[in-house]
Amino acid sequence: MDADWIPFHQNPTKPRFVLPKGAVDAHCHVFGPATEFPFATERKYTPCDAGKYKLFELRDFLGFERNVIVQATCHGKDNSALVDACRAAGDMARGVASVGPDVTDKELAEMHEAGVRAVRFNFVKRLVDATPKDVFLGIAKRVAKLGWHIVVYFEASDLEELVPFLESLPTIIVVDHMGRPDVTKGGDHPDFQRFVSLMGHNENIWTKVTCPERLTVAGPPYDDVVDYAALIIEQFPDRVLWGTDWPHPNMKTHMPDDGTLVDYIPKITDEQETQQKLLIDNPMRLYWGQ
Ligand code: 0GY
Repeated sequence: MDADWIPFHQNPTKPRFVLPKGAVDAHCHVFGPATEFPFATERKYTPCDAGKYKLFELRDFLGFERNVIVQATCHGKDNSALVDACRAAGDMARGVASVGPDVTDKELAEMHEAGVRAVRFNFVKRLVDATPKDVFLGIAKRVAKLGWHIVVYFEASDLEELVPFLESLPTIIVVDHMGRPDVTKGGDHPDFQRFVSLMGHNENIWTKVTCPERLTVAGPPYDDVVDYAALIIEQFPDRVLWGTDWPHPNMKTHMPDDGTLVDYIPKITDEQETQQKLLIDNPMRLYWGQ
């Protein structure tokens, strides 16, 4: 399979927004290089190589101090590139892995030692073949013993069906990209309201107010997504995370400028105290145990 998506931005602009010292990019990926870390045979798309050194370069250029590197579906359940990047970053990266029920305790312990602190359950149908919920639940019970949490990725229209499963998970749950609201439907739409109300009554549920570049219809600078993120941050300032999503896998329409993405942060919260929670306190508590 040839690369089937546009490469990441080669010359992102320097953000005008100066990130606070210690800021964490809490959603990003590493891909390959494929010669060293081949992509999974079951993948639904093939990305360009986007290895750890490129990620670290971007981290420093944008002004972040740390990364949370999330396993993406193009690497399947082979977490080697992720673990390698976490080890190379030292204490400056944590990882979110994808595992199957056959993962051994030894493998989990090795991942923990490298910096992995969560597993990701993906329900997005265009990205993965479905995994039975009881398999996910079995994995959740095992990783809970390590103090890990679960990251979940789903489309807004699938949330209603997923609620009982999410409520049965024994750990903190981090929902990717605000549960992917359809921004053409407005903030009052029942799908988005369902998500807000779930966060309201379940304190175990956190979310990443990320990926305006995926949710937007208007395009950069993503002003049509601002209200959704701002509302979530205002209501749940202690349970939100932010990340670039670099290298933006599987983007079909445009490739974001990562500097523009950082400049989106003050639009979704202009209060310094809340920015500190979003960018430092919350990810540090969840991934670095502070
Ligand atoms: C993201 C979003 C996407 C891809 C993946 O694991 C993945 O392949 O997460 C997507 O296509 O929406 O968070 O990177």
